Order: sequence, then structure tokens, then C-alpha cells
Amino acid sequence: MERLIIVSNRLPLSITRKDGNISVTPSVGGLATGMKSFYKSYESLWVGWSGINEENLSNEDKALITDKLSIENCVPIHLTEDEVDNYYYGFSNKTLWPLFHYFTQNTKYVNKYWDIYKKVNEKFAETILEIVRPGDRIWIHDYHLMLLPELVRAKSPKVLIGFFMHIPFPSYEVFRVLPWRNDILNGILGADLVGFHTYDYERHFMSCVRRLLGHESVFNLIRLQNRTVKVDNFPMGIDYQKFKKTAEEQQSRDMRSRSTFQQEIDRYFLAMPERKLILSIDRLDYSKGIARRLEAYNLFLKRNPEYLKKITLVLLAVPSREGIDQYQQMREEVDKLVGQINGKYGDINWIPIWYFYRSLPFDSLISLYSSCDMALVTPVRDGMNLVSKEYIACRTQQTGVLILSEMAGASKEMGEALIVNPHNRKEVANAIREAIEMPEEEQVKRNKVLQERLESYDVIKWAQDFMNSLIKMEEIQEKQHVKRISLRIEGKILEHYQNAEQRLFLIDYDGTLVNFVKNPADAKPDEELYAIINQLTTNPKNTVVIISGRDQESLGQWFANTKVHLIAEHGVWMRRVGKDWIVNEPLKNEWKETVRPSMQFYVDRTPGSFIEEKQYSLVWHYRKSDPDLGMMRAVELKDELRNLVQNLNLEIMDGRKVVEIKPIGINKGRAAMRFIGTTTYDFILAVGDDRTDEHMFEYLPPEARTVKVGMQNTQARYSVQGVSNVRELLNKFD
Ligand code: GDG
Repeated sequence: MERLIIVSNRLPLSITRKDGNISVTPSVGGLATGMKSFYKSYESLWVGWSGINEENLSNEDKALITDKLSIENCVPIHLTEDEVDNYYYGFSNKTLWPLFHYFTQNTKYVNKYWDIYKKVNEKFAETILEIVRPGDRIWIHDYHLMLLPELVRAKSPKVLIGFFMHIPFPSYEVFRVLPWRNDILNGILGADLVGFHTYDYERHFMSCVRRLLGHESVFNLIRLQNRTVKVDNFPMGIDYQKFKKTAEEQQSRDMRSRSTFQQEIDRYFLAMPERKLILSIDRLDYSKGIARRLEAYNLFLKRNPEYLKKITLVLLAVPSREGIDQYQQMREEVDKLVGQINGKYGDINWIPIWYFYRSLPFDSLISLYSSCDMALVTPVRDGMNLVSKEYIACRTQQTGVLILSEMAGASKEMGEALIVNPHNRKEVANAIREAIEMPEEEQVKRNKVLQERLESYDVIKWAQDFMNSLIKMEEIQEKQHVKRISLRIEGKILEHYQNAEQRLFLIDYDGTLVNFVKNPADAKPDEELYAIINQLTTNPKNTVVIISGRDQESLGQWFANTKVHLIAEHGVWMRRVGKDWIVNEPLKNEWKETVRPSMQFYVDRTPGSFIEEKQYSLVWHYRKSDPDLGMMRAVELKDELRNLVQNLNLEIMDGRKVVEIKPIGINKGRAAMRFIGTTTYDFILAVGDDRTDEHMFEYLPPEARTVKVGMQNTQARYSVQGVSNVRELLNKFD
């Protein structure tokens, strides 16, 4: 049976140690529920921090914990106090959490936090590598472990890794501030599948990868040298049935057998049945916008005196990360605001806010969801927000109004709620009034749709969806591997070469023999390359052709003292060894004056781009431009030129960060065939990385050994990863 290794900062259970005894209580969070759906189809293991400082544990304690946890299929990671301070409270919650929630003013940049964050991620990696077996699938969760995918990948290259981010991924302008930004992106890209709650976070991540690391992507697939990473959004759901059934079960009880908490709420309604309750539940965190919410409630009370004494806000703030200054300050701020509002409006019989600073048992939580007429969920930034979904699930009569912040990921799926900007106090205050006054039929109409959606995409479906996508990545990666030149294939190619009498090498230059550089003029051949070419050309049975899009001048100079034949400008020019350049295809040039102004317009609007004029073509380069802008402009330019080129018998060639316009009919395939002419070669090796090389792969006879450099779709028979692999391969032909 395949195994699934789930990895998260904390294990889905709490471990307590009292008088030498260790006890373990499973927790019932959304994640744990979602994952439970796999327990039957997989042999699952969960790796996470035990929650107890390592200093407080003797070796016997650790062994005992390991034993107890293994019964629950959990594997503990032990962290020292210093590690918890710097990795968890430090980098995770004083650097990443505020920055990713756009609280740049709260973000701390401390080298020690980062060092320990790396160290703890390595600690997780070590544990995983000890237990991982071939065929296992690993699902890593959240911002505490963003370096982990790459750390595991480095030592276990074939294992299938999924990464899911539970908090927002900020826009490029915010993410770029992070001093360790590239390490973080590379860390995540160790995964095969990267999941976010919403398309916006996915889009931000893709943009950061493109701008900071320069990786190209096709739709939501990022092409790395030897792998593809898929990025997608999977909006996390809740255990809908559990919430619904618990609410139904509670409501079916008679008054006296209800929980004490529920009985108190019932008494409140008995006294004044027309009273309304508004619910607010969050961890006490600055991202949840609790103070702003209270200000909006205050404004509502001020502006709508007719509702005084008729409405109560139930404010449940669950203690969280109390060791961090900002959380303590926020608690003081909330305490103060609650005091002010209650002091100002309350009287002996009525308190405007019932404030609870603690967590409640699950049953009481459900009582609150069921009893409150409205839920006010107004985070200033929230990855998803499950409270909003849980509230709707507990509305067994389909009444109730949800007021939801547009800054919560959940707002993308819950458009039927009253959507508000949490920073706009007036708008929130108005929404409270609208909610109070909303007719019941309207409430039911909205909630019916919301419930159907939440029921069909619950946390179980979410987890299954993610896993199915992850498993599909196995196929995608395998397909890429099919063509990779393995040792066996390499042996066959070399054998074919040894037995041949007339051998032809057709080799592209940029991206094949040398790596791309920002300034194309700097990509000159180096000593190693000359040595490889000399070795190849020394053998009289070998004919070596460099076939490139470059102009004849650069190629001519660089290879002046070698015995290679040259084909320049994708086939316009040809120079056989010891001869002069000749025009391969007789062409006209008048069209350039028509096309140039359009291209120039794009140079003016795209900083960093420029036009290169070749003998028979015009090339717009955008490698030095902003990647997103460049790509967008390239699409526009091609679109604009499309009509023009048809009339002038021209064609557009899409290269790597270039758009080239040239007369129809010139391509590397035709040029290669012209070069071959009537000679019979019994061994042909063609190597190239670009779309323009695809013509060459297409035109050559099927027995030719065609090799693509990189991972994109290709007509070539084989592929290699990069320039160094091409050089390694060519070195073997002597
Ligand atoms: C992070 C992201 C994303 C709350 N109070 C009590 C209690 N809860 C439960 C709720 C809910 C959960 O805690 C809170 O989940 P949220 O999604 O609202 O918020 P975060 O804790 O910030 O979660 C968030 C989530 O990860 C999942 O990806 O949605 O955006 O920030 O399930 O029911 N449970 C009990 N007593 C309480 O007093 N028993």
C-alpha cells in the first residue's frame, strides 16, 4: 500500500506531561478531518512538532512519546526552547505571518530567526528522510515549512511532494522586501504541486517566481530545468456534515438537556425574544481586524439608537501567540474598546458586547453558531477563514446573515454574503443594519446557495482534490523523463556513431552550447567549448555545423579559427569551412520599413527592450525588460503584426524572450536540408533548445538523433537538462 506522509508545524494532537506520565489527546481541526479521508486508502504518517520543549524531555520521555505517537501514526519532531523562539515565534510569526498578511510595519528581519528557521526545516527534513520510502507521497503544510520541499527533494529526487499554503501569498511588491525571498521561493519549488486557497495567491506566487527567479511558466506550470511544478488553487472547505449534524442534534434536544452555555443563551432570548445576537469569533490576531470591527459596531450603535438594547455582539477572542508583543498590545486595545463601548451604551439590563477571551468547547461553539442571527467576519487579511463557512453550515433553518470581509479568501466563494471592506467603518455599520433588517426569505435564498456549495466542496473533497492533482504530477514528471538521455540511450547513440562513416552534427548555439546571459554579445565561446569543438572536428569522419539565429558577423569571428561550418540567421547565411558566406535563400528587404515603426513603438513602451536588425530579419528582444510586462507586450506585438505579415509574406518566430519577423520560408530545418544536399550521412545528431530548433527536428530524417535542451514540448527524440549536459554528451564523441 502507498504511504502518505503529512507534515505540518504541529501534530494533530496535544501531548501533555504530568508527573512523569505522558498523555496524548487527538485534536479535531479541519486539517485533521480532511486528512482522515485518506487513512483508509493510504498507510498515513503525520510528522510535526510535539509542542513540548526538548529541554524538558529526558531520553526516556522521548522514547515514550515516540511509542505513544506511533499508535496514532504520528512522528514527533522535538524542538528546543531557542528553536521555538526563533523558528516559531521569530521567523514564522514575527517575519512571515505579518509580511504575508501585509503588515509590513510589524515585520521583523532578524538573521538569527532565519538561521534557526533553516535549521528547523533541516531537522524536519532529516526526520522525513529517515522514514521516506520509494513510492511515498509527501504533503507539506504551511508557511512554517517553506524550505522543506527543496530540502527533501535534494536527497530524495523522485519522491512526490505537495505543498499547501494556508495563509495568503502576498503580491510581488510586498514579497520582494524579504531578504531571503529567493531561498523561500526555491524552497517551495522543491514540490511537484503547490496549492493556495485562491487564484489571487496563486497569481502572486507565479509572478514572484517569474520576476525573482526568471522561471518561465505555461499557464500554471512552471518549467524548471529537470522538473515541472504545478501551481493551483484549492479553496479549503470544512467538515460540513459534522457541523450541520451537531447543530441539528443540539436543536433536537429539549430545553433542559441542552448544555449550560446553550441554556444561558436561551434565557437571553426568553427575556426579550426580539433581541438579536451578532457573532464574532477569531483567534486574537491583528490580521482578523477585531479593533476595526469594534469601531464599526460602535458607529452602528451611534447611528442607529433605535437598536440599542435590541442587539448584542458576542465577541469570542481566542488567545493566540501571547508571547509576541503585538498580540499583547492588541489584547489591550480590544479590552479597552470593549470597555468603552459597554461603558458608553450599556445599562443594568443590557450589555452591548459579551466578551470572552478564551476558547470554548466544540459544543458551545456550535451553540453560538446556531443561536446568532448574524456573523460579523471582517478580517483585514485572511488566507481563507473557516469561521464564516462553519457559521453557514450550522444554520439548519437557513436563516441568518453573514457579513464577510472582501479580504478573506472565503469571500471569493461566498458572494451571497454581505461583502464589505473591513477598513470602511461606515460600510460595515451599514451592513449590520442591512443584516438586521434583511427579510427572512432573502436570508434563506442566499444561505441555500452557500450551503449547497459548502456541502459539495467540503474539506474531504478538498483534500482528495489536492491528492489527485498531486498524483497526476507523477505522470507529468514521468513523461518528461521518458525522453531524457539515460545511460542506456547514450550507449546506443555512441554505438551508432562508432559504426558510422559520415557523421553530421547540427548544433544550435545560445542555450545549447552556451548559457543565456543578459547581454547577448557576452555569450562568447569559452576554452572548454573550443576544446570540445576541436575534438569533434579533428575526426575526419565528422562534419560539424553550428546552426544559429545569430548574425554572421559574431559567429564568423568566434569560430574563425575552427573547422566548423556555420549557418547564421536561422538559415539565411551559410559558410562552409574555408569558404565565404553565401546567401542560402535569396530574399528581399523592403518589408523592414513597414514593420520597423510598429516594433519601435513597442521598444518605446517597454523599458529594457530593443530591436536587433539582422540582414534579413528584425528581432525585438525583451530579455532585459520586466518579465510580466515583456510577455504581455510580446503578445500585443505579435497580434499587431499578424495582419501585416500575411500581406508581406513574412512570418513571426517566437524565441526565448524575442519576437523575430522574417520572410517566410527561412528556417533551420530548410537550411539543414540544404546543407545536407545530396550527401548521405549515416549518423546525424541535432541539438537545440529553442522553438526555432523545432524546424530542424521536424525536417531531419527520422533516424536522426534529435536532442532538445530543456523540458518544453518538443518533436525531438530525446532531451537533456541544460548546457552542461550537452557539453558532457559532445565530449563523449571522439
Ligand atoms: C489559518 C488561516 C485559514 C475558533 N475558536 C474556537 C475554535 N475555533 C476554530 C474554528 C475554525 C478555526 O478555529 C479557525 O480557523 P480560521 O480559518 O478562521 O483561522 P486561522 O486559525 O487563522 O487559520 C486561515 C486556515 O488556516 C485554514 O487553512 O482559513 O485563513 O489564517 O475551525 O472553528 N474551536 C473551538 N473553540 C473555539 O473557541 N473548539
